[in-house]
Amino acid sequence: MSPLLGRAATAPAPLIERIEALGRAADALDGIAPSADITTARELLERVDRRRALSAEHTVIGLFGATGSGKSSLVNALVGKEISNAAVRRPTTAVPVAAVVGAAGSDALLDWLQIEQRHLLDGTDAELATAAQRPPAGRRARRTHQADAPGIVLLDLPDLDSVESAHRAVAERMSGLVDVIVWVTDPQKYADAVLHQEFVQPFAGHDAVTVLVLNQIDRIRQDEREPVLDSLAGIARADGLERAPVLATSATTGRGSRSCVSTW
Ligand SMILES: Nc1nc2c(ncn2[C@@H]2O[C@H](COP(=O)(O)OP(=O)(O)OP(=O)(O)O)[C@@H](O)[C@H]2O)c(=O)[nH]1
Ligand SMILES: [Mg+2]
Repeated sequence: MSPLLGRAATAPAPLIERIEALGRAADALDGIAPSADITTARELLERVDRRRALSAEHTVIGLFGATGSGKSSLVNALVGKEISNAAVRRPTTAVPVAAVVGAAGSDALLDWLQIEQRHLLDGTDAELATAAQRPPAGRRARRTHQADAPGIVLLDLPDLDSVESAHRAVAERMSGLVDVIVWVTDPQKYADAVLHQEFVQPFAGHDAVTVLVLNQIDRIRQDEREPVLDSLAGIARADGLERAPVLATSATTGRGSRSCVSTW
């Protein structure tokens, strides 16, 4: 079976094989398949090449969703300090805000992502990024070790359903660039058909790199939490995300998971 048909096989082929197969397919079908499809495939391959050349050590995780779902609040809760403004006002976040763990090598990646607001979370690694700051000799070994550790770029993004078209454009562009998509929703909007059609369904099959989060779970009665979460999971399965995790969180209380939802 062709590596391109990996989803139908028991175990998908490694990514590198699928990338190479796509390149071969684009070359072989050039002049035969519709030129728009060949262009799309080649643009994707170019993006993949560029991304792989830019810090494979960092995983870029983007929080996407409707305004007010709590993306900024969740980022703040995850990093343990307020790096992004969260507010009742709609919409709040206008440009992406990055929390970076492991600064070494992240600059070029963040430049490529066009992210200006950067918060380096690890003081030692943050210093590594500044050539002018020379580390004391005794700290070199520790720095080298930390520089080798996997890095994370956590992105708080503008709203997808924005009245501001610029917000939506940024979120849509980023959805094609991040490594992991976290779709943040809330008890009021989790079943919004337009959001599912326009944003979740296009990522059908991307189970391995998608997480659905039902935030603001504290706003609903305890006995309703499990059914609402099940309902979101059902919609996600219908969207074509058969195995993507579906989690509940409360950015306000700091709680979150699937298993403890009924005991909060
Ligand atoms: N009760 C409760 N309120 C929350 C929770 N998460 C966020 N909020 C509140 O919801 C409002 C919107 O939160 P934000 O974090 O600004 O939402 P956002 O998704 O970043 O919104 P945009 O930047 O406009 O896209 C704020 O008033 C938050 O305090 C939560 O888990 N529980
Ligand atoms: Mg926000």
